[in-house]
Amino acid sequence: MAKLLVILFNILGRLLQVYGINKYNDYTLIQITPYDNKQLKTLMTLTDSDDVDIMKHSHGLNDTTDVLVSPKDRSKVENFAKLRGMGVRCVNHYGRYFDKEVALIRQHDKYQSLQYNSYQDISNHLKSLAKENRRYVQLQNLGRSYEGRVVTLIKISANRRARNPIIFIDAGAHAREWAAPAFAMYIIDQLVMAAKKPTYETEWLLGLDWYILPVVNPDGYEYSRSDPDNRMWRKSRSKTWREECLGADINRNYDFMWGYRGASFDPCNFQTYVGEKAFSERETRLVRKVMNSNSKRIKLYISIHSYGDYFLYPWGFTSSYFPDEWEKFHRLAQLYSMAAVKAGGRPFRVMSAGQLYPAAGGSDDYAFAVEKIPYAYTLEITNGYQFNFPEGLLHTVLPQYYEGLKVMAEEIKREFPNSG
Ligand code: 0X9
Ligand code: ZN
Repeated sequence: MAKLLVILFNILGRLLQVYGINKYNDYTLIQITPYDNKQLKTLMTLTDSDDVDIMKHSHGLNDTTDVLVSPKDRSKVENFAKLRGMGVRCVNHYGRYFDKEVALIRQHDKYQSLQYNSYQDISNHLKSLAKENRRYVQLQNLGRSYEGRVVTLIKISANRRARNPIIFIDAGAHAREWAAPAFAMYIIDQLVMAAKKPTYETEWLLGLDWYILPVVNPDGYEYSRSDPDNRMWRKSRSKTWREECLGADINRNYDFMWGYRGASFDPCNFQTYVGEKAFSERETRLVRKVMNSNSKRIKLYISIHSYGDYFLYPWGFTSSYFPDEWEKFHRLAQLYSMAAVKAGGRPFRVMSAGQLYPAAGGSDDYAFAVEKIPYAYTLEITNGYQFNFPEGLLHTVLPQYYEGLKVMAEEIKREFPNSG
């Protein structure tokens, strides 16, 4: 009998998929706008739960807090905002945005820049880049993810022996933030091209080494691509002490002020479970490995996430104070933003991560505080489509973001001339 029920359940699940109805079809995106500081403060008391997913916080007045809610929680959240006079905009049947996109990306049969590629296609592409460009490109197999996928670091250097300052970029710590690995791969493709054929324009690359880890959390990434029902997955896929709940938030798992704020100790929390202890997650340890082994030479670390067009610097664990160097951090990120604007993009909102919302255990704070990397950031790319940024728009925004990175890199080169 139980077997029959499972079979029936599976058939029903497949039918719903075929007809484009996933579990998020009944969910609502509620975009809440705070109009005054009291409302902004109250909004901060809204907390994540299984069915209330705060996808983005407000950074200030008139900046939306985006909350994805199940049907049972909808009126609770809507009333919370309306009763306090905040702006409320609802997008019904939110899941309808996933079906087409998930089906589309699963049809890709080979790697292409400016596309949401699978982990496998990304891995194959990295291998062929290394094979075809031995002088400039080196791969380092850092180890395996929880489910056994190889986590690869690519090193791009026009002159490896020069021991140049390193720019270390990672992406894909959060599974559903697909735009992040797409940007990391775009950077890789551009840099390899520039190394192969240096021109007057790309010459600056010669004084830097680039270490890029495009998919920090491949298990989560693949899970979020596997089915529209899993599209909103964020964490890793490791076992926890609650048998029915998997995964920890990679960006709450670093050993600096671990669990202090903005994180959950409940393994069933869908978003921000801290993990059993700091660095409990293999994937987090692999990022640490890159920082540990190169900490003297890494001068700039950027962790790419999405979304909201924010450029964030330490501290993330608190909003109460800033590092002494914050003005330098702010200035460099502003240069990035200005270059992106010059290339036709939108400005980034530059601030400390804690000003957006305090959350401890992030890679940016760890890189700066523990590994002593002089510039450490979280970059939240894309705006307007939450985590479902249309693949067809990547070709517009990624080149704009890349322009920002070039300007930042030139500054790093200037500040740290051959300091390795
Ligand atoms: O919450 C996060 O981990 C990041 N935002 S996201 O929407 N991509 O999940 C922001 C992290 C900022 N840094 C720290 N809080 N340390
Ligand atoms: Zn993220």
